[in-house]
Amino acid sequence: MRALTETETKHHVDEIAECGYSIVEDAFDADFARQLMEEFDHLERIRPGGDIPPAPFVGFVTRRWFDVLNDGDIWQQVAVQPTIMNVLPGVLGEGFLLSTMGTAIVGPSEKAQPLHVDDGVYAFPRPHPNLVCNTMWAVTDFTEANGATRVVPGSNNFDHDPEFGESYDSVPVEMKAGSIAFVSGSCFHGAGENRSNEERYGLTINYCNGSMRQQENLMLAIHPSRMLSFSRELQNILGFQMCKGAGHLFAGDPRSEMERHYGPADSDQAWLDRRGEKVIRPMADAATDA
Ligand SMILES: O=C(O)CCC(=O)C(=O)O
Repeated sequence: MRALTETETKHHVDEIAECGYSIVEDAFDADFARQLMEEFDHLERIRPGGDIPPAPFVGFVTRRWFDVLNDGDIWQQVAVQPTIMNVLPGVLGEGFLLSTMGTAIVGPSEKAQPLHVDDGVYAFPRPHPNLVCNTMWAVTDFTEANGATRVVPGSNNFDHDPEFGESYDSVPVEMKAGSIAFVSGSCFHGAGENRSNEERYGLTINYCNGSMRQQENLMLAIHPSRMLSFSRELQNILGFQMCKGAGHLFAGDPRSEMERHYGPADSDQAWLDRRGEKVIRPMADAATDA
């Protein structure tokens, strides 16, 4: 997967600030896209149709799977894709966090999603510093006809959120498979209507400023033993890295306690609590059985 030069990174950070969105082409290759398609097939077999019931906002023929870090290992690479890791410090600041990961596979005849903002969950008066940045992955081509994400350019700098169900002047984010579009959390956007007879395969991988609460409860969603097997870079954006002093455990990096409780089974520390007493680890036992 491609990383960006400093000049490219600055270009995208500036474009996001001005227009609310920016497209990076060739961010991942065809083989990675193929692996994602295999993962979608797997998810369809184990959780048919997605994880969320049909509804006007999330769609009726759109397949959305969430909490995917518990699924194939490929999601660990998605979360820390190099282009994303290059650009986000300039948008959300150092210490940014993964907020929620999902698929957005929009089926034929799906109507356009209402335009919305992703930082509306925080309900802060606008304008405000960037709190959220979404990354839309084109696993297959995004075209106007197949429901490419629609954005209202410059709306990230508006002083108000969109009215739900209102129409605004929007443009489609058309991009080739392998591209990633950054969409500021304050930018009005939504999936377009799919008027084609093909599915639009997308990912929506969403990040937030390190001081904000993540949308997915990632600290609970992933078993600690599994989290400890993730790369340090991924652990950091899940919330193991403190941000401006926030997120500590016993005034230190939470990893030290996690390692003590859930470290490798052959570790002497693995069965000790923080006072050095043996503890029962039912969750870890469950993971070993799985
Ligand atoms: O799928 C898209 O193009 C946009 C998805 C989105 O904005 C959302 O699900 O909140």
